[in-house]
Amino acid sequence: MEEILSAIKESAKRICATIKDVDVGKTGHTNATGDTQLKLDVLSDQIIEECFSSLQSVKTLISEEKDEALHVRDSGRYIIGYDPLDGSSLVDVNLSVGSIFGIYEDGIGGANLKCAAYVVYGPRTELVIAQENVEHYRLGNDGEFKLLGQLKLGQKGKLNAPGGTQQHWPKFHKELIDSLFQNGYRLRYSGGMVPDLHQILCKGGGLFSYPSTTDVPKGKLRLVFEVFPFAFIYEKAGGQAIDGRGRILDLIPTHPHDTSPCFFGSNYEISQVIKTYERN
Ligand code: P6P
Repeated sequence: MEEILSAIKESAKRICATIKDVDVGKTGHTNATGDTQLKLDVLSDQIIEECFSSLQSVKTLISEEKDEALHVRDSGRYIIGYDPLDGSSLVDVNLSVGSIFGIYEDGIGGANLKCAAYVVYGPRTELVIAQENVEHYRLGNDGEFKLLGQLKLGQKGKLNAPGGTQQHWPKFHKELIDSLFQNGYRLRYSGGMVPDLHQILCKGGGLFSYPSTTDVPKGKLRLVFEVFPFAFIYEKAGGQAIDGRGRILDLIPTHPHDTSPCFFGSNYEISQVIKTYERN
């Protein structure tokens, strides 16, 4: 596992430098889930592939930006699911973006996750790694990631990050989101799940939601590269992650690019989601 965490740090430094230099530019292609692929998406994917494909412990690489899994070596132990540059379209308006990693063993179900990590490329480059605890690092000018401490979610927070197109929300979902605002929650939503979920983790709690909508019934966010890693991280931080009905990490995808509705948050907010969804 150590060589994988080192490769995550190395790829983060290289992607951080690339974001600052390369224009966002479209490639004229779309990825397996229909997102327009930007040059930065492809470059970030290439960097991660270069950093990981030489590792003895890596068996397979599964990228949001590749239609098919990339077999690395039979003797490898881990399957790495990753989103190389989530929210890449936010780069050209200078908002924070991120890389997301799930390290799986013997399969790509939620229960197969052994470690999850993400990198936030913003005013600072920061790294969060979850194994038994959730550790928070910051990249220094010396090129080293320094440990800042552990991230933990409180029982109840103050931030509300409601994703999805509101006109396509179910009525009961809108009532749930509005009830949080009527109880004083602050809207914190940038359109980038990495900074949005990082903010809730760092500020001690709240709710991030990307529900099933009439236009995208299975949700937009991808299980293997986005939803499972953050579900793992939020649970290790003392919170929960559900799809509206059940625990996200109990899910098993039928395809590497499967998506799911998702709710990540502190225990109180998740209890409100469960109460709302079990009635509807
Ligand atoms: P919407 C970025 O494209 C992304 O995959 C996530 O980072 C983010 O949470 C979501 O999509 C934003 O989607 O529909 O709110 O623009």
